[in-house]
Amino acid sequence: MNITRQHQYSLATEGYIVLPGIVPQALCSDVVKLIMSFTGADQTKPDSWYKKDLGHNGIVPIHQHQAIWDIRQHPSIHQAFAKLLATEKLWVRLDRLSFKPPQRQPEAFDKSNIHLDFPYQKITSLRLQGILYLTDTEESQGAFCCVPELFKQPEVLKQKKDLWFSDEELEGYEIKNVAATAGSLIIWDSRLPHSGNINTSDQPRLAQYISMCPEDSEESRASRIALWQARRAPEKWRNMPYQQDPEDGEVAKLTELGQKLLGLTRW
Ligand SMILES: O=C(O)CCC(=O)C(=O)O
Repeated sequence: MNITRQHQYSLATEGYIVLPGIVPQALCSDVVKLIMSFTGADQTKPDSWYKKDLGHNGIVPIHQHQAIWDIRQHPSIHQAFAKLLATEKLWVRLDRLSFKPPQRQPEAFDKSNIHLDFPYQKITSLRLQGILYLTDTEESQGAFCCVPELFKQPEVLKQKKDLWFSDEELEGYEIKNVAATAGSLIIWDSRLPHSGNINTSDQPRLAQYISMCPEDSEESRASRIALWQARRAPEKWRNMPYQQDPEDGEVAKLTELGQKLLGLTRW
């Protein structure tokens, strides 16, 4: 994956970039099948999309399946994060999936839930998050959305006492819905106010959250390996609705790159 100066500039100024078609269709399709099987949904039968109540972002709590790992260990994703974070010595976060069908009562959910995941003042070095669209995603299809004009105002963001943005705080700012094709990765700076928007289209949104960070402590390495080996969710998410413990399936097979991204072997 060729990360250009333009990508780096856009990330620094707008707070996010889109890397179109970075993951092959076949790998995306395997995760789509996994989501369908877990939720009991059939892509062609809208009535089947609502069997499980997965909340605002449609969180599908699977973390250790082979299909998810096959995307995590796809080299182009590591290449992108390595260039942006200026080190190849990265670990992949053990993140999950999203299945967000059209909102049945959009009028009851008029907030876009714009937020930060971490207090602005505590983000002292570049921290990246990411979402991979598994199918083509329109702006109205519950797309990732964000507020680049607020990202450009650190003095406003520094004043914030909590993580959520009220209608008043968002007044006058454009909320940008990011459409992209299947296999496209959106990477954003954690200081960018963002959310997943309401799905007002007639198709579900399917996505895999994926991001990388510089390798960390021995303690955290050991706990990551244990989670992979026992097929478990990270502890902070273990009480999510529908979480299996351990998760179904075999221990995922890791490539040489996958082993480094887990921490099983060292960079
Ligand atoms: O699902 C999305 O599009 C956004 C995810 C989000 O808000 C988050 O990861 O904090």
